[in-house]
Amino acid sequence: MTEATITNTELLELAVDVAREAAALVRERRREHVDVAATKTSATDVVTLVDRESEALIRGRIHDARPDDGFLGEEGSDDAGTSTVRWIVDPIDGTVNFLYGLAPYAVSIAAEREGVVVAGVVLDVPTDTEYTAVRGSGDGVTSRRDGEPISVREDTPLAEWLVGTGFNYVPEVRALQAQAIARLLPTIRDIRRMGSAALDLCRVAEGTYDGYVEEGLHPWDHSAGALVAQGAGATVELTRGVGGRVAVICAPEHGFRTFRDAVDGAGFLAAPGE
Ligand code: LIP
Repeated sequence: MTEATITNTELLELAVDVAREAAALVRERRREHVDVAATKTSATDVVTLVDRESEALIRGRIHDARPDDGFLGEEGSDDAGTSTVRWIVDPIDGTVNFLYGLAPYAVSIAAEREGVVVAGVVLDVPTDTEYTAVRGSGDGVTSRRDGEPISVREDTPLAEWLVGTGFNYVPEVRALQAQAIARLLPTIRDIRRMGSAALDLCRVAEGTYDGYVEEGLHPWDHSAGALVAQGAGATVELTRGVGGRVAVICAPEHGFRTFRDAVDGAGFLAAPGE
């Protein structure tokens, strides 16, 4: 699969094949005892040996198929490559859930071409559900769940919205997020904190959430899921959160402005110019 000829669909096919293999490994290891291997940004930001094993498998398979591509992985892989393609990988998104044996958690693989994400797969490991998205020649994106087209929820008043969110591993940021969610809650139906940003974005795409907002995410958390959401009719914005980190806002195009104003009003976002 030479540089010039590989299509976005072929990149997606490679991503799906490799995600299935990594998911099988993660599923198998979950049946065994899982331990914390190390911590990262805080005592609760954990990594297991399985996160590293999954990343090593994904990196190896992709390198075998496409040795010149770049690779960015949550567990430390960061290789620029020499081709125009770069892979952005979260080997287990929802690591705390995985550690506790609690669904959901996912393998997330995105392919970026010249800085634009053109293909992505989010594989929900416990349910073996595959969310995929691919950017077409006309730049339109096609999103599917287990091969079937998906689309965002129809328009409803914000007060009836079910909103997904999450909290950072750093306590000070969590305190700010908790204050913001306390202000948002009276204006919406309810929140869900499921523990995997990649799957949260897919829930907006399939209409099981009306909206999603979270601060403190990295490219490996959101790249594939954001493309799935965009292909299903959602708008995804990356901006600066109240804690100074990257905040992701995702909602159907028809309700995005209203939702963005609500999360801004509740204090999720940094003040302009901050
Ligand atoms: C997780 C995200 C989740 C967030 C967690 C964590 P990880 O990623 O998917 O949305 O709330 O704090 O960042 O660390 O399991 O790959």
